[in-house]
Parts: sequence; C-alpha cells; structure tokens
Amino acid sequence: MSILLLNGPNLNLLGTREPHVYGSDTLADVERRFIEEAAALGRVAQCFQSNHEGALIDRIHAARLDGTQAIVINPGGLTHTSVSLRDALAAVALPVVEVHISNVHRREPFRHHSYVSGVADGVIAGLGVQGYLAALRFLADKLGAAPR
Ligand code: CA2
Repeated sequence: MSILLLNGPNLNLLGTREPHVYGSDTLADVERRFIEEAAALGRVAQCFQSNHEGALIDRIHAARLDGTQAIVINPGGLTHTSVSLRDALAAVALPVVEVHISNVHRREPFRHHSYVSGVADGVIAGLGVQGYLAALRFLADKLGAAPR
C-alpha cells in the first residue's frame, strides 16, 4: 500500500541547471523529502523517474497490481504532448495529482495545455518543489485513515 511519485523527462537534472526556474533542490532531495513526509503521514512512498515515455507508462501499468493507492506525477514535457501517458493514467483509475514546479501558465503558450489534467483529481503549478508535498498531503487525506 503506497503512494507513487513519478517524474518525467529531464527532471533528473533538477538542481543542476535553470535554478531560476526549477530551484536548487535535486531530484534526490525531492524524493527523500517525499518519502519522509509520507512516513510522517503513516504512508509508504515509492519514487520513479524516467526520460522515456514507455517506461513511465509501464510503471503506471505496474501500479495497478503492486498496491499503489495514488499517484503524484510531474510528467515534464510529456504533459504537453502525450495522449498515451494520459490514457495510461485513465486506465489505472487511481487518484492522481499533476504537479509542475514552475507556473506553466506564466510561461510559453505551448506549456498552457496539459493532456494529463483531464484525468487528474487536481493540478498544482508554481509552488516549486513544495508542490510535490502539497499533493502528497492532499492524497493522504483523501485516502483516509492510514494503515496500521
Ligand atoms: O514546471 C514543471 O515542473 C514542468 O513540468 C517541467 C518540464 C516542462 O517541460 C514543463 O512545461 C513544466 C521540464 C522539466 C525539465 O526539468 C529540468 C530541471 C532542471 C534543469 C533542466 C530541466
């Protein structure tokens, strides 16, 4: 029984470039804080990042069978391009929160449309890496009493 954190293409570069857009925390920092916050909420978290669309889709499919209860996903650039990622999330039918570190609506017009938002329970953008933790708290609350 766990909450799955998924990060898409290029998010492995967090903290190494473009700190004015994405901040200075690394992906390892983000994943560690996510796991710690999940534990504080009485939950278990699993984390996965890939630069490959198919690998993300395979991980979402695996979530149907491995006890995953909810998904936090930053699809990276696939947000704006991938019908297949959207279809995978719709197929697993788990609670989903879409997270963007930057405020995509204050950026280029091509970042304003998301294929994922229509299958997400909620969307967070522009809160920096805090957005991942806000999504986690929302989902933990939505799932109800933590397993003992
Ligand atoms: O704001 C976000 O979290 C995004 O999902 C990040 C994506 C971008 O394509 C979306 O429009 C918004 C890009 C991820 C690239 O991540 C990097 C992190 C550090 C350095 C370079 C890239």
